[in-house]
Amino acid sequence: MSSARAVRAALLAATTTVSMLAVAGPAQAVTDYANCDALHQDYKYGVAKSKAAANKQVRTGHYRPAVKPAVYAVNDESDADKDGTACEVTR
Ligand SMILES: [Ca+2]
Repeated sequence: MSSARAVRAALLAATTTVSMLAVAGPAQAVTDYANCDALHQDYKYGVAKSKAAANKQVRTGHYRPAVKPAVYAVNDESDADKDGTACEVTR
């Protein structure tokens, strides 16, 4: 491996590490709610991991949840049916 190539490989590794930290950081700053009653205090209609997941809830007879990927990530145990929204509320 040439030294220029080694430097590029090292930079790529460092960049990858920083990117992973950037993803992990915000997830640790959000609240892991004990249950849906607790989550509903802050997010009345639940938390979706994406706009598409929120739209799916509306199409399937639920109120529109907040789209909060970081909040969803630490509360995905509250998404029992694994449809991309935690603690969805039926209309
Ligand atoms: Ca769900």
